[in-house]
Amino acid sequence: MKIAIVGASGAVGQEFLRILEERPLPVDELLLFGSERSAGQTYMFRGKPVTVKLLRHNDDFRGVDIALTSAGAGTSREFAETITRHGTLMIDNSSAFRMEPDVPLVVPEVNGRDALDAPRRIIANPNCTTIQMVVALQAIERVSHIRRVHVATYQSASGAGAQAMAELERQYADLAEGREPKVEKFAYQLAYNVIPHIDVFTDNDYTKEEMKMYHETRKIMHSDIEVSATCVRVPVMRAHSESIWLETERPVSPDEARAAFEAAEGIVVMDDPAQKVYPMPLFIAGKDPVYVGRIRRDVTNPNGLAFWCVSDQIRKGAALNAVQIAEWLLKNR
Ligand code: 2RA
Repeated sequence: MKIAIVGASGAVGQEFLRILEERPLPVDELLLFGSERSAGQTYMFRGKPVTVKLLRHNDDFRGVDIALTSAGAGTSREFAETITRHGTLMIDNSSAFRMEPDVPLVVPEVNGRDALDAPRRIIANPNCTTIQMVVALQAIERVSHIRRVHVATYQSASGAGAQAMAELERQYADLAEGREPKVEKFAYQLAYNVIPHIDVFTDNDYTKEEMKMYHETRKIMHSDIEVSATCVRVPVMRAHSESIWLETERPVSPDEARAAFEAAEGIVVMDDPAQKVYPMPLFIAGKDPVYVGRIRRDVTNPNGLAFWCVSDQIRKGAALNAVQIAEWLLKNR
């Protein structure tokens, strides 16, 4: 297969490279594309250097089977036609097409089959916060329909990109050395802080990030589920955590929930609080699964369940999910 990565120098682009090295997807040729800033840079893939080409409106995508794109919504919108016009399948990590009715929004463990119907040759990768949550929710949905979810997220710097990760690191170094920390990628200094503000605020006083969790979850799960989210940036480098409360149609006991999580593809249960066993972003960074723990009955609601969920934002929350969509298609087409 001929695969292209668009946005090759970004945090997700770099993870695509690592994941394609590790996974069974048969890559015969790899092309890398980027902006003026990254064009000309060289990265190693399977022992050979590959140089980043400037993304342009030309015929560079002729013969490319799959383009994995992660260069922001503006670039995806601008280049979708150039990328797909010779039949290339675009698996897009940006928010550009997620809610368009003729673009499937896919998490393979939940709605892989939706990937089969992509009339525009575009498949959207959901937002990172949604991906890890729906993998967990789908396990419970198989036991009893979920009516509503309240979720508070603890989102790492990686969600804002490679430069944001560098900014967090620099802020700690600047503070340690008595310098004023630079704030560019976040609304405020993130070091020693948490910021309840990701993406822009919308008319209903939720942020766009929070409303993505509402709309994307309903589309992926084909459900009338209600989702109220509070999305918070925390000074963690690269795994997102979520505190999730849900209400099911019939009561689901913690044991039943634990069994459902254990049986589900893509989930690892880490839940032995007495032994201090629960997932934490520091130890989950770089790993593939969605981890759940702290599974308990919601004391305020007989049909309620609470749990804690952690997953690497750049892997399952972005690059890995996109590659898994391609793998799912290869296996099931
Ligand atoms: C974030 N949701 O964490 C974004 C990344 N897609 O900022």
